[in-house]
Amino acid sequence: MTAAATATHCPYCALQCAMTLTPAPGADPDLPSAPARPAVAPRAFPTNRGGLCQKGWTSAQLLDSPERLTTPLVRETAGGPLRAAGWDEALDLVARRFAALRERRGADAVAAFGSGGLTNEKAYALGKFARVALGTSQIDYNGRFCMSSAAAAGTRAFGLDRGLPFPVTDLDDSGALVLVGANPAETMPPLMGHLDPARLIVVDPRRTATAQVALEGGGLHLQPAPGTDLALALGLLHVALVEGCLDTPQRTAYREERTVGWEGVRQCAARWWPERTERLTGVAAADLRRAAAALARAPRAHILTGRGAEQHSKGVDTVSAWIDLALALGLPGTPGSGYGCLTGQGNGQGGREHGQKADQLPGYRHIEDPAARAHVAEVWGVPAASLPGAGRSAWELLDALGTPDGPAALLVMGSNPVVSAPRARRVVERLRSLDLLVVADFLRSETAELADVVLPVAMWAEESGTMTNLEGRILRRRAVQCPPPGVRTDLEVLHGLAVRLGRSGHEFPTDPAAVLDELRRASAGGTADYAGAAPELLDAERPVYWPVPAAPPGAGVPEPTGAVGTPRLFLDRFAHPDGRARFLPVEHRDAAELPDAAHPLYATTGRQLQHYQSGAQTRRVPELAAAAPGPYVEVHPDTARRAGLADGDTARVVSRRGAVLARTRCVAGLRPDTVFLPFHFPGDGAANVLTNPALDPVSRMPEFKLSAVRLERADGGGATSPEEAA
Ligand SMILES: Nc1nc2c(c(=O)[nH]1)N[C@H]1C(S)=C(S)[C@@H](COP(=O)(O)OP(=O)(O)OC[C@H]3O[C@@H](n4cnc5c(=O)[nH]c(N)nc54)[C@H](O)[C@@H]3O)O[C@H]1N2
Ligand SMILES: Nc1nc2c(c(=O)[nH]1)N[C@H]1C(S)=C(S)[C@@H](COP(=O)(O)OP(=O)(O)OC[C@H]3O[C@@H](n4cnc5c(=O)[nH]c(N)nc54)[C@H](O)[C@@H]3O)O[C@H]1N2
Ligand code: SF4
Ligand SMILES: [Mo]
Repeated sequence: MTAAATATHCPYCALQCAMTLTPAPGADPDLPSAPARPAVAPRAFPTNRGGLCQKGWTSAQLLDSPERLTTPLVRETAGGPLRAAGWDEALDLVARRFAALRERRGADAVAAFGSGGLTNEKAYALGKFARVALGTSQIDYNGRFCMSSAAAAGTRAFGLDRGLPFPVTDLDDSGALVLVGANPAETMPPLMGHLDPARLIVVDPRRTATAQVALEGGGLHLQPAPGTDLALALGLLHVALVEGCLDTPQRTAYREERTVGWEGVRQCAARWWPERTERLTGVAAADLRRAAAALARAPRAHILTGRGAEQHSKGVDTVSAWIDLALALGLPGTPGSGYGCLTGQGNGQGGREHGQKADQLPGYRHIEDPAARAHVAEVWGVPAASLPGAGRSAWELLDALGTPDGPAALLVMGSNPVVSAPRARRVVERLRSLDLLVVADFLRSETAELADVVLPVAMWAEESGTMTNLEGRILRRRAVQCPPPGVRTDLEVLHGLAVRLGRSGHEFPTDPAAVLDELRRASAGGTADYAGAAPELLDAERPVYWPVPAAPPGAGVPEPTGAVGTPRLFLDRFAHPDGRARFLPVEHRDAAELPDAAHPLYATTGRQLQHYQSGAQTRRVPELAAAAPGPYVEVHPDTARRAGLADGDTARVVSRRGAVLARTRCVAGLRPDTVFLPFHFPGDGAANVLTNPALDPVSRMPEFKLSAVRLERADGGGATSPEEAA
């Protein structure tokens, strides 16, 4: 068989850059063989336009990494080593222990934790596995840590949540584009090709690579204190209001015809005059006026939020404030303008639609809705009454593990919470207290290291399926080679366990095509309707955007070109029953913890270009590890000096929950009251040792982006004294 170039997409982030993979010479794509490394080449596609970032270019290097798992691992005794085991032994053991716990303690004694990195098929299968094979309500996923605040705010305003309700290419012609707490120059580099630097308004406490692009190109950088974006949005709205920008006939008509609730929001904004906004946020009143004018004068404009605005205990209200501003300007649902959230993980979008969320059934249906339960139960062939109700959110689930009321066993598929969950030491303690921790992964992640059973699974280039990118476009992931011997797919793992738990094999197919077929039926009629996402359309690389209802009977073959489904949402109506968007009055409130004498600085966290998430994958790619070798803390030079730290020194960063060691990186573009740590590193340098699991009351998102810390020298000398830092 000749090695053909296969069209697929990058395994990492939600931009899902298009690439081709060409099998290694001699590799037979249809026969299992030793792990092999195909060649990566970028592919023309509207989102990445032939670009890839460094992670994408190096993504194939893990496929034949010596660190890949190729045999199940089992730990016989607590504290003992993991030893190689056969598949039957490992799956029998897991199923036996799950069943015994269920017998003894009820179905909720077993929990599952999924991922926005899983294909639509796997996310769907995992949600079904939990509700049908385990019968548990205890399932949630890492997307809770990602876009849940924007999702909740979007649903509340528009009646529907899709990251970008328009194609990425719409951004090309934007006349003013506000990026609130997003750093795409590092987190989605090819996206930068769609953003005109002169029209950018970047809102970030740091002068990020993205802010730098804006400043050098004639755009703006607003540098608020962490946790003050809500007030900033109201401050911008205030300026637009008093300067009369909102009184144009077009905007007035938009508010009257397409929205409800403006008066309440107008009153909220009235209280945030520029000087008051400046006092709280630190953004100069003059900058506020410039930004408001640029935004209000642009004929077409966009407001996009990222994790910087969202990962707070008031993340939902913060996003609502920015949506209020967007609605006041008449942007959502207007061609060429809009509000959107930059979804993060490869399948961050699809992963939040098909039922691995604690309160959700496929098609973005609510698990407590009787009609939704009836529909999905029928597709699954089970009584609706047998489906459990809503379970705990991700942090609450992790926090409850091993407690008298919490689950005693956990299956993790596609996440590394030891590094990525907040208050990491507590998470480790909870995972250790479990009767049984099962991790499906292709690498020995820090979470796999704690497991009683590790199941080695196939990687992206070895399986097919679908992913939904940040625009809601459903894409084909294609297999280019077989998994190495000894490795199974996630779908095979779920099938193997379900059968051992007494379900019939055909309920849990291992063929992704069969799962997609079932997913389309289960999602039909739901908010995220995939019924019309026919394999032929996806195979032909047709642009398919959800909602994509089934074609009516007799509709014939769709036009041979053009988009299928809904590339642009809300053009005629919003998804609430009355078709109108909702303004939501929101108020600033403090973060769950604020700096004090003992912890005088804000610490915020985020990403750097070379590493992906917990770093489980990218820390194992030599080129990436060499470019970004370890934990660091960005500190303003004055702040560093006061702590007795010079550039390159090892700093101890201390919060109320713990301390980490990180190399000091002095950066003048940072606010002096704020430090920044990437969360990609484990152990002594794990930023999440510091973070606060205070949750947003609506989305249950933890406050990753704000904790109070102090800086010390690692050798104990020269600690910041509270007076100096004040
Ligand atoms: N290189 C890389 N790329 C990735 C990922 C990765 O791990 N590495 N992960 C993917 C995923 S899952 C996601 S969710 C996206 C995330 O993409 P982004 O949202 O762009 O990433 P972050 O670095 O988490 O946060 C963005 C910015 O928020 C700023 N920030 C911190 N606190 C605040 C605040 O209070 N207000 C404001 N306005 N800004 C604040 C930080 O300084 C940071 O520059 O990236 C995706 N792409
Ligand atoms: N402090 C701080 N913490 C954060 C954030 C932050 O900004 N600051 N951001 C949060 C965000 S936005 C996110 S999305 C989370 C993500 O954090 P995690 O959920 O930990 O995500 P990953 O590091 O991608 O972990 C994925 C794991 O699953 C494995 N894996 C990848 N694909 C598959 C698959 O298809 N099947 C299986 N079985 N395994 C697979 C990988 O090898 C890896 O070990 O981190 C959150 N944590
Ligand atoms: S931007 Fe995201 S999808 Fe594109 S190559 Fe980089 S990691 Fe992959
Ligand atoms: Mo994310």
